[in-house]
Amino acid sequence: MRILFILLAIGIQVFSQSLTVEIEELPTENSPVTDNVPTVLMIDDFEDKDLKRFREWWTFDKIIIKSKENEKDEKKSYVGNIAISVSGSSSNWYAGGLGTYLDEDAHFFKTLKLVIYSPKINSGSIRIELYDDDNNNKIVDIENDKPSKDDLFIYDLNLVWKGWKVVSIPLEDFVDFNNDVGDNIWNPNQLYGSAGLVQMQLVILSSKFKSESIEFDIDTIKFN
Ligand SMILES: [Ca+2]
Ligand SMILES: [Ca+2]
Ligand SMILES: [Ca+2]
Ligand SMILES: [Ca+2]
Repeated sequence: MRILFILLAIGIQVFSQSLTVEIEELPTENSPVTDNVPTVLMIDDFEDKDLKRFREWWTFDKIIIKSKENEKDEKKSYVGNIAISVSGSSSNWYAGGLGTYLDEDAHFFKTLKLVIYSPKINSGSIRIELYDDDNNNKIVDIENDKPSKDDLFIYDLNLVWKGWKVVSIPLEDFVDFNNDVGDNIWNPNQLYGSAGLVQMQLVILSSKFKSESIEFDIDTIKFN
């Protein structure tokens, strides 16, 4: 009888051990699903001196962009080697702009960061435009020169400082610019074939006067 009890006890122990092991293995099988959250979306750091590849930038109206080397003595730790110079002239407040096609899932991010060199106080003003592909067709649908299906979120940034600056803009500070178009919600995910954040443009405007010559540098644009 005693031997039988011992055997039974060992049997129960082995059984409960194997049960425990099985339960411990379950969480590791599930963890890759939660590990895939990106922490940065690089729009451009311009380091490759190539404005046609990653990313392909276009300009419109009276704006010119060029790659340029940052001056060593001006450099801060957060500034890279290469930036772009943005220059132009405004009339009736407007100069032109630059932009790039993105097709990026931006729903993970909370902040847009730009590293900008402003050579003087009031060197220009930037209307940052983010296009959110709401009709899931990977393009910005345009009618009468305006987006006709997709949300356009904007933020106005006046360059009212001198020198380098890291500008951090919470995405919740962007406002929907077309209440009659899209779903008026910042939802740049890539569900149902959407490009998510389909396009970004920087529209360049005067800082202070109707007509100005405008000049500043951008070292980096990214989302965090
Ligand atoms: Ca490039
Ligand atoms: Ca669209
Ligand atoms: Ca809208
Ligand atoms: Ca939307």
